[in-house]
Amino acid sequence: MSPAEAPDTSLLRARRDRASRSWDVRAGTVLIPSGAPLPIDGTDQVHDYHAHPEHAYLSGSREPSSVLAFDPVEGWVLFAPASTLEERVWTNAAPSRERLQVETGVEDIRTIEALVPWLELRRGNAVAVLGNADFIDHPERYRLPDLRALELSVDEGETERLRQLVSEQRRAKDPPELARMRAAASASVAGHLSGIGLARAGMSERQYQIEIESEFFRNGGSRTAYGSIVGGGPNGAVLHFSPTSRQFRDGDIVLVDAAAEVGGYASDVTRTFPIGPRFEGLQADLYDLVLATQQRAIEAAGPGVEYKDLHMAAAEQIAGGLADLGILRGTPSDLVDADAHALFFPHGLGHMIGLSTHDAGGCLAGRQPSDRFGLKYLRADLPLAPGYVVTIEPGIYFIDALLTDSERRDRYRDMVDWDRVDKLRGFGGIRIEDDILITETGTENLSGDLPSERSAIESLRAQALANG
Ligand SMILES: [Mn+2]
Repeated sequence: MSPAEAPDTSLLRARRDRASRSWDVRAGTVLIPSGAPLPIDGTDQVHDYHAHPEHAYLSGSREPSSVLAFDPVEGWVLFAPASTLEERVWTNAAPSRERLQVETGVEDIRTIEALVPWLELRRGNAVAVLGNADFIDHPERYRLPDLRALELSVDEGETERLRQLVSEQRRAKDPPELARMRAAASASVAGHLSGIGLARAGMSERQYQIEIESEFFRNGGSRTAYGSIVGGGPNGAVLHFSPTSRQFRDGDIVLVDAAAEVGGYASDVTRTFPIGPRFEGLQADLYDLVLATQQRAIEAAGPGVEYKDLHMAAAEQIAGGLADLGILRGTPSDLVDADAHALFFPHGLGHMIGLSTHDAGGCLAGRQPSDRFGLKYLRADLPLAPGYVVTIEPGIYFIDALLTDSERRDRYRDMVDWDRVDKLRGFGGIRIEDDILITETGTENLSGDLPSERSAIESLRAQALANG
């Protein structure tokens, strides 16, 4: 276990105390299942397992098929599976009760089978089920019998109320969480730096993925935080492009959105670089526009700032820049009012990040993403506060699906220089993304050791090519 992953049980206890105090459950039972590996039908394999963030956050354990339970009289109990003899022959043993006590700080640890009599004693109680929803319909994944005999009645309203409180609590990261996020970001930085040095014409997107991911793992990454996105040339315009066998070509720009996870905590980092020694022509103009937009958003971020205001300012800056370059026509505010910028910047400025890449609690209770073309993918809508970690990731893309859509071509007939845009199809896309911690006084860029200035990226590429 690396220092970044070492448990801090007093802090885990403080998390649970804070949650149970905020819940103020007088009578009732709270269950927080971890989730369990999902079988792949027709094989003896399972899908990649990821502990539910609410379970991982409150228990400090990411073991599958476990249930953290809370009762206002008894407090917290962790029900976890013990390995059978068969399982110990074939796979790594589940942690012992003693080890779980040390790692989670939960004193009362029982085997998962003990959950049934525990629930039996609470028959008739209102039950809130947070964590993974598979628990009710698939108790067999927790080695439990059909739960219908227990007549559990899940109180949906109470579940939602408690979940909202945990989401609020999870927004500001505590020191052990930040330690893991820093470790994840630094593994990601190492991977991107290595990748930018290795890319060559003739290398495939898939080969690039293998290089960058292996560097994440060599630098402490426990897994990738999400499916790596590597788009060379035109493929960079597909927002979540899965790497293919397409080879990089001279003149291409490459968009790489890939990052490591450490101890369950994600990072999320994007850079765009040229295969040649420099960005050429419009590539350079658009790179500078995306970078200036990102830098201004990072400078404006800080405690008390509404994330949506940062998004709207970024949209105006991109619209204004595209108008200066003759791609859009109109004033920035008119263009943004009409969502014309979203033809080229169709996603949100970023999102909360933590125990998952798009972390919970991104929107304040009661706020819903708008269904406007320019706003529907805004995944964070809240005032920022110290301890929050958000991504800031503006981008500009030439996306065939949007630019050939007749309804949009008609709606934005006068706001776009379509002759110009049609010639730019195949350009690809540019996105620059960093993980920004909100501090008491401003921000700290957790992935800031990875250069993003155009001159710095170009000198890394020139150096790489000079090395042969
Ligand atoms: Mn992101």
